[in-house]
Amino acid sequence: MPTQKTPQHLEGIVIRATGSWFDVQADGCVIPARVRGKFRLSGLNTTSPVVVGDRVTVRLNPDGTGLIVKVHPRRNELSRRAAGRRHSLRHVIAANIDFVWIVQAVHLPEPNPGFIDRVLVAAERYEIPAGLIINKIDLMTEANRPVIEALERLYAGLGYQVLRTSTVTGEGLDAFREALRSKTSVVTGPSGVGKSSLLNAIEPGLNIRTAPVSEKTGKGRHTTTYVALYPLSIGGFVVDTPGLREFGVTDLEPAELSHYFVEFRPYLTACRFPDCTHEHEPDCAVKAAVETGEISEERYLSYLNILHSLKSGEKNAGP
Ligand SMILES: Nc1nc2c(ncn2[C@@H]2O[C@H](COP(=O)(O)OP(=O)(O)OP(=O)(O)O)[C@@H](O)[C@H]2O)c(=O)[nH]1
Ligand SMILES: [Mg+2]
Ligand SMILES: [Zn+2]
Repeated sequence: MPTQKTPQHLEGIVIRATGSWFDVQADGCVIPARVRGKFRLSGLNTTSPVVVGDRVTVRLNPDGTGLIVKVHPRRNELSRRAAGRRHSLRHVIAANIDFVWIVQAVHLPEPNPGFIDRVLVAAERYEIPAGLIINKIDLMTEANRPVIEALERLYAGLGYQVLRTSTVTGEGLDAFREALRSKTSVVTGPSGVGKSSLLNAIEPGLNIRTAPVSEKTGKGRHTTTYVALYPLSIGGFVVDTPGLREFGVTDLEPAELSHYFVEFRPYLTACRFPDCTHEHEPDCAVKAAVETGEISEERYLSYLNILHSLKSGEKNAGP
């Protein structure tokens, strides 16, 4: 047989991203691939030019590895400001997604509403439907119940799907599995809230590594270290992600922000100034709605917090 001269190209989907290597699922096999240099240049304002969920074209090397030569246009992406010293860059967590689940724990670690609002903004800007999972519901006590119920009321009231789950008692797992059916969903949240445990609980055989929260700090140990997409036996895919210390909103004009707070939308055209930032301007319909309680104070404070971080361009941890 003559040796093949033109290298074989395959279309596939990135199912795992670990630094400079990507696993690409194509034609039923998984090809470990690197990225062609020119993408590294074109993706200068992001931490990685290729992310999990990307549709790519791979050129097969004779040794069975691949080279990603093309990244197809994304339908959407979930992105945040990169952490640490690279905070001027955009960190795209995953692309081409149908749903974002924000996981919080009842306790260990404590819920972080500011984190929830930041992820919701990142999802709303691409019109990706989102929901809230309150995991470790087995740890709910009379003492923390009011906080948890207030969270559920707030986000359910805004129209977001809210689920209670426990991988210990099994509560909510059927509803969670059902919610994942036939879609590509991303599971995000702080470290230790139980993201990987939830996926292990709803899909047999995944065996994703999990680890206890530190007793000393009450924080997770950043057990999951890479983003990976898993197929589900009921149909659909779920993306597990490493726990995030913070979720900084990025790549947004301050004037756009209010549109991504869904309950602000009906008021936006009623402010006296069309470019109202709803902060200090007179005759602001948003502020008026906060005063009458139609918009919750917590959400308004979250809005101001994100607005300031966008204006200052500073690295911003959740409150
Ligand atoms: N009590 C209780 N513990 C849980 C529950 N779900 C997970 N855990 C525990 O929480 C700890 C952290 O779980 P992980 O699944 O590793 O958390 P993670 O969100 O994936 O953390 P990172 O990978 O670090 O982001 C483990 O000890 C789990 O056993 C739950 O519903 N109830
Ligand atoms: Mg994990
Ligand atoms: Zn206003």
